[in-house]
Amino acid sequence: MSDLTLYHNGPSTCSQKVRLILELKELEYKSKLIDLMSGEQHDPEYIKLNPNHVVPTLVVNDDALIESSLINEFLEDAYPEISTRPSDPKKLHQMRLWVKYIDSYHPQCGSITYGIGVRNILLQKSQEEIDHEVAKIPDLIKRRNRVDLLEKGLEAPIVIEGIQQSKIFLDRLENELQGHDWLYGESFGIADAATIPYIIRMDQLALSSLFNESSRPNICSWYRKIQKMDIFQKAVTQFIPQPLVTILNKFGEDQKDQVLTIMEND
Ligand SMILES: N[C@@H](CCC(=O)N[C@@H](CS)C(=O)NCC(=O)O)C(=O)O
Repeated sequence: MSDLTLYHNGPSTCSQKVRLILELKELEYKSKLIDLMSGEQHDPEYIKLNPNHVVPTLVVNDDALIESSLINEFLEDAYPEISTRPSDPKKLHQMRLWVKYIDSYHPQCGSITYGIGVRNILLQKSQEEIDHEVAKIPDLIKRRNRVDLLEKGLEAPIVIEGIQQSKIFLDRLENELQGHDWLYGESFGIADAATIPYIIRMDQLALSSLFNESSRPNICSWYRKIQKMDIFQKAVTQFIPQPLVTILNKFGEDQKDQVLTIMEND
């Protein structure tokens, strides 16, 4: 068995994806937490492992693996004993197409997380500190978007786009789950792990009315089922600080009407 070390962050969606699959496969790993709020993702030692300045990174013996969806595919290839993806080639293609879509949705969720919640936490820092942190983001577009959403919040075009794309994401997910307990398989797998962190995030941002029994019943029952699994406690709950959830929820509640209005007016 290889030596596995996960560099990750508690609430980070992409870290949750990998932790869920590690737990499902009952794989032991060393945990190295990276504090994104204090900018540890830009630490010179860390960016030797992950040149994109993001989490997660899985170090397997001496090799650093990046990109959460690819890490999960690696885990399935390297440790197939507990299966997390379909074996039928057509179903596998469908699953990968869905995960590819989710990877493209990921930055949109980032925009709503920052626009609704994290922005209000960061704005407690001095402008100098904020500028210093933002300047370290290596991707130019991401850096510009970060500046814009910090300045304008829900009025930033990138946040509005994120809210609108989140509605599309929810509608697509509700449709994918129609008549199925899990995404592209007989049990919880890579596609479910890739998707559930965005539902958890919307829940944290006080947007759970978007997937209750009457609004989107398929997502509602899928989410409830996952919350009852042991891996949910091990890979999600135990890593998410309650004070952060409380504060995200408060910022979410304060802006909920505006968010729902933007969603309805696309
Ligand atoms: N495509 C990457 C995205 C990773 C990513 O965006 N990670 C976020 C947390 S979910 C991060 O580290 N953000 C730090 C930052 O933007 O400064 C993956 O799937 O691993």
